[in-house]
Amino acid sequence: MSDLPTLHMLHTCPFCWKIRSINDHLGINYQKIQVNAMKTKKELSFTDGWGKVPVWTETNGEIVVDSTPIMKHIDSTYNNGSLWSTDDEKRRDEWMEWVDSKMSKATIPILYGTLFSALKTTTRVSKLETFGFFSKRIYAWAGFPIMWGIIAKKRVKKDGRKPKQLWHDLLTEFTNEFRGKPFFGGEKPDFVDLAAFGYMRSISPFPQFSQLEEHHEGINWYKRVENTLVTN
Ligand SMILES: N[C@@H](CCC(=O)N[C@@H](CS)C(=O)NCC(=O)O)C(=O)O
Repeated sequence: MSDLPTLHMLHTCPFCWKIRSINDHLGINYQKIQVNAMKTKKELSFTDGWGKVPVWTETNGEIVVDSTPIMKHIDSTYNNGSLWSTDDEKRRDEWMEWVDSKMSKATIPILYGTLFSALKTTTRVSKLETFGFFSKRIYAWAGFPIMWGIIAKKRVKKDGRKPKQLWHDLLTEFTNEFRGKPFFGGEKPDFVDLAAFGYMRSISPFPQFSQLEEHHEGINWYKRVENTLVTN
């Protein structure tokens, strides 16, 4: 047990950035625990077979897994559920599903979709994440052909669009849904804004983020959400 709730995370995991974003928006005091990227299963063995980050642990020992349920838990525990609450539940649920299925799938192509970007990303990941001495070097050199050659290439091919185009289309689709308001949630960001923001923010440590910054409406919305963060 700990004095503060804890977040087991990987620095570059898009799902963890969703939790970090809602916490930064609400100003929640918590402890981040970086797991070793090569030993997630072992270090997360306390999750009864879930084995993935993010994992949220309350001070009373309660464990919550999976990023959207964790966001809901944090919102209801520390914020009376007001980010999740809406008068149009159908719209919220549809768009939350859209964010979790579409945006989550766009992160790998932009980071690893070309050989050059995969090389840049894996080198950066090996610096940001916690690895053992040897696994860091193995990851930096062996990680990129795996991510590029196997995972990202398949996704890019299946989608047919260039990763930057995919992001621009998603940001257009998303911001068009604002109906003239500054946020999806209207005058202030809601749950859906913060989840989408989290996915986009997960690209921010990488040079490919500049490709997303070229989307005018998208980056303006991103900055508006960023301005609401009380901690980071
Ligand atoms: N649906 C989960 C996905 C979590 C997830 O896939 N996390 C990845 C890191 S980005 C992970 O921990 N992978 C380790 C593994 O699957 O062994 C969520 O939204 O939290």
